[in-house]
Amino acid sequence: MRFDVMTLFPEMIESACSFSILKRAAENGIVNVNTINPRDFTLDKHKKVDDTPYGGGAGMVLMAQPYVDAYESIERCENSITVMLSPQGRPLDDKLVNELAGYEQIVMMCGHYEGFDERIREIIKPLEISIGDFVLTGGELPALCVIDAVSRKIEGTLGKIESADEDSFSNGLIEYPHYTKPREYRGLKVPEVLLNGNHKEIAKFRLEQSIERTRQKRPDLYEKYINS
Ligand code: 4H6
Repeated sequence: MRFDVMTLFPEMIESACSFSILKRAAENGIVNVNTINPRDFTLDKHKKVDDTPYGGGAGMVLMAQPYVDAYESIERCENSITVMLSPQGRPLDDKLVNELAGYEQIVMMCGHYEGFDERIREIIKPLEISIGDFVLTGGELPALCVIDAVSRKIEGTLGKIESADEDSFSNGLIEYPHYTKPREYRGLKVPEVLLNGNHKEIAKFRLEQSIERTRQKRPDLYEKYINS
């Protein structure tokens, strides 16, 4: 899987991808994260990437030329998708993450200031994705969410131990409670069922816990689960 991230702040992407599981995945050649800075494609001596909005109003708008030229410089393979991270996009969820994991290359466009000149969308026609109903100063953190969530779906990124199929959301439910040593901490005991080695009972306990927690904390997901 190759991620090509168009950003004015490449260090944000590079530094976040240099830790833990993402770092290991990059070292093993399972994922490849590359950045492209539209500022490198400006044509004026001030390297200007934004300008004031036609029609007036606050803030600055990202200019079409540096973004479109930067985009066209990226070598795109057959099985590639282009994504724009924006508050008006399709909400990111486990289903969309799985869809994205089916591509060989994901090109991502990170916006700043007031956003993009609309002609960037008209020319590139990206899939717009949002990580939630809130506004951020830039698309880099959402792009990192996509990189992280998609990478962990790829064979070889996670070890057996961290396997993704047992996660929250792979079955549409939230996680059951986890415990590790010691058996008792500040008078709080680990549930007996987890200590007796009966794997069938343990699986039953965990599923019941997942269902009950989902009912309490995420009634929207619970309804979907019950009706599926
Ligand atoms: C594109 C267009 C994504 C990108 C506008 C991006 C939240 C999300 C951005 C903007 C983002 C999300 C710039 C508009 C700042 C508001 C970058 N915010 N914005 N929910 N911001 O996924 O002003």
